[in-house]
Amino acid sequence: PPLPQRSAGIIGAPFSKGQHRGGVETGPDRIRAAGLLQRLQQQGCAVKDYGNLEFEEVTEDEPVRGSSRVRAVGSANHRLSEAVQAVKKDGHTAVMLGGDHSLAIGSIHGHSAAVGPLSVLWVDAHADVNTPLTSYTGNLHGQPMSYLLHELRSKVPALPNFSWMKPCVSARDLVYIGLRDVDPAEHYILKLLGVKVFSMSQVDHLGVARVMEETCDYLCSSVKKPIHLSFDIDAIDPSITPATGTPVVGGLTYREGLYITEHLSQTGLLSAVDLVEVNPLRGRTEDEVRSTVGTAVDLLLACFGRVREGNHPSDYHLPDP
Ligand code: HAR
Ligand code: MN
Ligand code: MN
Repeated sequence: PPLPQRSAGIIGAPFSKGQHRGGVETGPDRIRAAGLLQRLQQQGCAVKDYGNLEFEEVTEDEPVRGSSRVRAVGSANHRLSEAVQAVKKDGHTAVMLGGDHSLAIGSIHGHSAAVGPLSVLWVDAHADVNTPLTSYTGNLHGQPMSYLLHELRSKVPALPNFSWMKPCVSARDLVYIGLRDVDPAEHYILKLLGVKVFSMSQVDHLGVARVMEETCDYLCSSVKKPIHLSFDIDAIDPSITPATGTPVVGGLTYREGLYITEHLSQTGLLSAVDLVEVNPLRGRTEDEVRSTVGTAVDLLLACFGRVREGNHPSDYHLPDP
């Protein structure tokens, strides 16, 4: 098909303090070095690179209610929220390259602050909906959705450096795909709120085409809200994307990942994308890193209209001999 006219505003978020493994802060530069910007331009997408965010040093950051580096996460996400708002005001589809998944707090908050109510598609092995009081690990990357959901407002304590944000997503407007490692409290929350979930079992049962059809019917049933895609690279099977902090066997295939992003792109509603948890230091070989980063790039290209059947510019014409 002809390529749709789109523009991408890229924000690098080299941040890792939502979890304990170093290296995920180098994700944005590795994804750029793999040629993301050039390849988007080659496929006819206008690109503006907003560069990497710089985050303030937070010196005193003692655990709060069992969670680690809360102040650093709060302050980084405040910055990110402002940056995403600026990208949306410039009229681009926002692309946030992480970094760990705690960054979804600022990305989704900023997106919603700029455009209003959103649909959120969360593609992940994990639900990332622990509250600080239910988390076993104290890692904020396992908690972002609990901060963002209106329905959990009374279950999340006030935290230092989080007073800038308020919940902005309704449980009805959230869909998960790829879940296969969900904590008991998270499972309880998802059932309590009636969140739409396509776990790996459902992907096996329905097939990815039906999953995407149902996802789009569900999210677009009344008003067509802008879609925020939050894609954790650990949703894909670790045989393909091993360079990530918390790999879980039994994930989406490369083809299922591409199908999801191709299909979303064709809705014309995709308004912001997070690509998070690429950790080059977790690859055991350079090939493992290349495969992980290359998959991340391919998913992003599909978000901007690339399809596997091939594309051509709408003004293409055959050369005459
Ligand atoms: N559920 C666990 C926790 O709360 C593991 C979360 C792992 N998270 C990510 N993000 N990699 O999806 O810590
Ligand atoms: Mn995640
Ligand atoms: Mn995950």
